[in-house]
Amino acid sequence: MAFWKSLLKDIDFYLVTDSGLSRKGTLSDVKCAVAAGCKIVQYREKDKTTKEMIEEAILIRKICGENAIFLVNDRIDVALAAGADGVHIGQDDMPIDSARRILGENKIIGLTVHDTDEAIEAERKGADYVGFSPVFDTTTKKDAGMGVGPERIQAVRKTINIPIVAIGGINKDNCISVIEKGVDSLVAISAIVCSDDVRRETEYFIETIRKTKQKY
Ligand code: 3NM
Repeated sequence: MAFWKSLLKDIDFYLVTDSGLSRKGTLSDVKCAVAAGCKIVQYREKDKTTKEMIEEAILIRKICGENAIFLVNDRIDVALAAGADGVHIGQDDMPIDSARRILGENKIIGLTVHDTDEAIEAERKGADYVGFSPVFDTTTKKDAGMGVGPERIQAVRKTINIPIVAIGGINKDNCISVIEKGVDSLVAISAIVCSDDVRRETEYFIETIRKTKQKY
């Protein structure tokens, strides 16, 4: 069995890289987050060449090893070249059934969804998890649209059984309001990669997510 099958059921904090915002660089961020116990890493890179991306992705694969699931945003070619565990794709990227044909059954496909209809469709088409977005307003992704608020998560939770990862404008001050709505995991890009101490911040999120989950 692929090592990630059991890990995916037990994710809490989810790291998405951002080389444009990062203080210490993508590889340092991944190392610190995995050392803190982060079990899922998504390499999201918009500014590098394919060659540069593959080289970096191979290094991230090594850092993650079997301690963290390694996914690539959008780029199925880079994911395959680097031996990643799968991809995260958006509604306007390659359709999920085409991605599945290329990747096969043994890779993870995560899909961004914005409402319950998209979430139901994602599960029906074989997504392994959904990214629900954007929970709050964010400046990290310019075209993300307005935050819909954490309340919407509850309706999605009631309609699907696959893991839900929340993303968009999440930080230390608002993360509990997101976790208590029933997500499995959350992403906080700027709150992590803009910090001086990625390891400490990741530990904070992991601990807060675990404690809050225990209450609900
Ligand atoms: N995707 P931060 S929002 C990568 O809405 C990404 O699909 C989004 O960054 C979506 O945690 C986003 O700094 C950026 O707000 C999230």
